[in-house]
Amino acid sequence: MGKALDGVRILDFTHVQSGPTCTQLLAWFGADVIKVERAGAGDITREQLRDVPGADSLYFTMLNHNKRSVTIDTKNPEGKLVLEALIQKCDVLVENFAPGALDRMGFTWERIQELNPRMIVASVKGFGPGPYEDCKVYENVAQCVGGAASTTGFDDGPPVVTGAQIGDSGTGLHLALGIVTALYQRTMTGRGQKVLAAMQDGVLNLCRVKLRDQQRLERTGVMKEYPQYPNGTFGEAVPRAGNASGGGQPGWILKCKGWEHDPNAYIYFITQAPVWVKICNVIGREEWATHPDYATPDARLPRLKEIFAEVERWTMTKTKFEAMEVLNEHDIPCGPILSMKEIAEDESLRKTGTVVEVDHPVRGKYLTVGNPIKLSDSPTDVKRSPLLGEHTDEVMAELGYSREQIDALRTAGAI
Ligand code: CAO
Repeated sequence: MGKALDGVRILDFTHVQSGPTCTQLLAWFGADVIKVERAGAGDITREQLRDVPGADSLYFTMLNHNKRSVTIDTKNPEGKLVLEALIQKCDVLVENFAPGALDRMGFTWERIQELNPRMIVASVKGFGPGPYEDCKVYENVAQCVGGAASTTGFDDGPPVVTGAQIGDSGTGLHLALGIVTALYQRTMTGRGQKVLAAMQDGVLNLCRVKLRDQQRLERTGVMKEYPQYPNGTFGEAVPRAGNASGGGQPGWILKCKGWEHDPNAYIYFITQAPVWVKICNVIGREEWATHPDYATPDARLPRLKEIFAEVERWTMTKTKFEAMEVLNEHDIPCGPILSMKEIAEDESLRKTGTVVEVDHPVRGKYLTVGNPIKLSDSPTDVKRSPLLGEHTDEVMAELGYSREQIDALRTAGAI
């Protein structure tokens, strides 16, 4: 069976996390992704957080599946010529260098257009145009400047960053959508275009509900589903909401049996209005179903702490999985707090290809996260990441270089 992006060639100039997550997705959809790295060094993550001496790190392998690796010194004049040949052959150039690095290499938008007017040039940068456009940015900086950190954590504590890599992998996802959209527009215009995904913008897009709340707060001075209501105070900006549910369905994380020694013996519980009567029955507070202080969502808002404490008295008598089973029988939305160990061992995630075991010639078998987006006519087959420069000769031959020319370029340090 063919793949959705068969025939699309990506010149992958990405490194670290944000760019590589984008090109890995495109590779999983069938694009030929040619990763350009510096000879002798490669993507810096190959050696970061190494757990097997001499082997590419999990950081690298888990972000660079299904790609080919070529080494080119793009600051060497002969290396530049190889890169030019690749630009002429590819459809998309993806990069996430520090601002200006591509220009300093001599590959401005104008130069790339001269070489290939159909080329789409897609970039991740920390910030869009403005006062910070020249700044380098990493994941947690993006979370801080995109509004996530100020709204994450508990009211009485400092801002907190989340383990979900919304700045890097989140922006990579945004960029991938920009690229396939530009490819689609090119089928009509015949022209390439620039695609920019700024990490600050990507994080803010994912924090959209908090900008919603900022405006609600300014209008009403209070947000009744936040834990600060009714006894705490609200300031001028959206406060940290602990584990409160982001939407109109109040929720909280509750202890389950074993919480004293298992840090993940908890469940997320949502007091969804349509199943309120069932909730009352399950926790043994049948009278709350009709009592005017509890029967309606509005009546419950000032009493959420008391209500969750009562539900917790029930969840503490069950393991998180037992509680999930009972609550699901009654259609009550909830979810156990799964540890990474539990996720790694989850059989159903293995069956769907969301968690995949991959074999690597140097490090051996390891687990990775497969393609989270499933296309019925374009299944993903996760292949190991390339060794540094593994495909240099193959790609050079495809570009028309002879064996002698390849050897000479290698001797000159250009590849
Ligand atoms: N041959 C020769 N030179 C190469 C090369 C190659 N194949 N590949 C890269 N280089 C050079 C670049 O041209 C650049 O040189 P100059 O500084 O002389 O222009 C240099 O390597 C370093 O590139 P960089 O500045 O991008 O790398 P860095 O480690 O200093 O910064 C990062 C890393 C991530 C902070 C920066 O790239 C950045 O801000 N990127 C945009 C935002 C982003 O993607 N951040 C998320 C990263 S994932 O957490």
